[in-house]
Amino acid sequence: MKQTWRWFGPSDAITIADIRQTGAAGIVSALHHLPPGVIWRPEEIARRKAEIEGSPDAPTGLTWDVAESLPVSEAIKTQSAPWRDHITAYCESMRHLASAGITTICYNFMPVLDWTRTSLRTPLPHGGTAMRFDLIDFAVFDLYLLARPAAGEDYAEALRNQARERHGAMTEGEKTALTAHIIAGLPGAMEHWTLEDVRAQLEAYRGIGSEQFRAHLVDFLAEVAPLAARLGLRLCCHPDDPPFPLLGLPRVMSDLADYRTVTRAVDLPANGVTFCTGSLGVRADFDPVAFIKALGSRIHFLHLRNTRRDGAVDRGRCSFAESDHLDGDTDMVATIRAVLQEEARRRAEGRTDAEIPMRPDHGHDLLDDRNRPGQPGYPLIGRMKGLAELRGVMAALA
Ligand code: DNO
Repeated sequence: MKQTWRWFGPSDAITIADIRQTGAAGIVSALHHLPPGVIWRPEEIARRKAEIEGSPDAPTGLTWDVAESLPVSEAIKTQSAPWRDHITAYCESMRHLASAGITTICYNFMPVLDWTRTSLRTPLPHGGTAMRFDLIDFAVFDLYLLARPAAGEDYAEALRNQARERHGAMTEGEKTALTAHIIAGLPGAMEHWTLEDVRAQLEAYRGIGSEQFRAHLVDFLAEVAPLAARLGLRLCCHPDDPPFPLLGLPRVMSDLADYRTVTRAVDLPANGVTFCTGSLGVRADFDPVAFIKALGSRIHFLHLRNTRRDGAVDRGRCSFAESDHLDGDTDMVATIRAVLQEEARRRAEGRTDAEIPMRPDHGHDLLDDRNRPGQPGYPLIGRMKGLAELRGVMAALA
């Protein structure tokens, strides 16, 4: 595995010099200032590449390996104007990334909201903090703050009662914070909404069920994956996070069956998977080793992270907290063993992509992380601890 680190560009409080000290060898980044649907110009890509890699006289030793994300616009997801132009722009951006030597492109196909949490800094017993998704808090948001008309039908009576009680006990400040955590966009999310925007976006999805939404994803891939193959690029779709429907919207990349369907529908190696154990692992039926056995050859990028389910379960949805990388519901040692086997298989086949880029995904806020202005989920020390633990497992198994 190639050990990489997500860097949000020059505005990131963590610098390239800091990242060198973590022992990471590669960088995952994006042109975060550009909205979905616009072309990533060669000059802008070159500038980001130089910020990451340095100059020939003064190389940093790091390489820009993965573009995360080259975002898919809401217009493409809903197939509403100007989605055709956005696909043309996506193809142009892919050409420019390939010319700059970037090989891997991560994206997601989640409607409206990218990854979703209800609390960004829940205290842990040892004094650090973790991110959390609480289903009751989410129901409070849906039923009372967004006040989505059909929300009542989406939760069982017991959960609605819990949400009513919790809402009644919340201060205005807590309600504002909950709304901000859910819709203002977590790090890396390319869209930032207000409550009014979310309501308008929900309208745009009226009548789009799971089957149609999946067809939109396949239509998108039918346009971009053959070009990616010609350019030597690997596309990899990030799973839904959390991996179950929210706000009555369709979700189509939540488990192995979803990935099988979509990788078969456009059956090219360039149409691949971002294997995010933190997202997929929220489902009780997730089996990382079985997933890697089934679709290992299509995994182009790894997000290694762990979560632990807790609390109420309602129609397949649950609460969960982000746990230590080696703790939680996913067996990380078994996962890494299976990835190493997949890499050995690729080497034996002579594949040039035998070394799969991985990044320690998210981390707890620990020690000085709490004094450094930072992006929720992306602290320096918490992620470095995760990377160090994962690296130890890799070394032991190798
Ligand atoms: C969260 C990230 C996601 C991811 C996108 C990929 O931490 O994993 O924001 O970058 O969903 O498009």
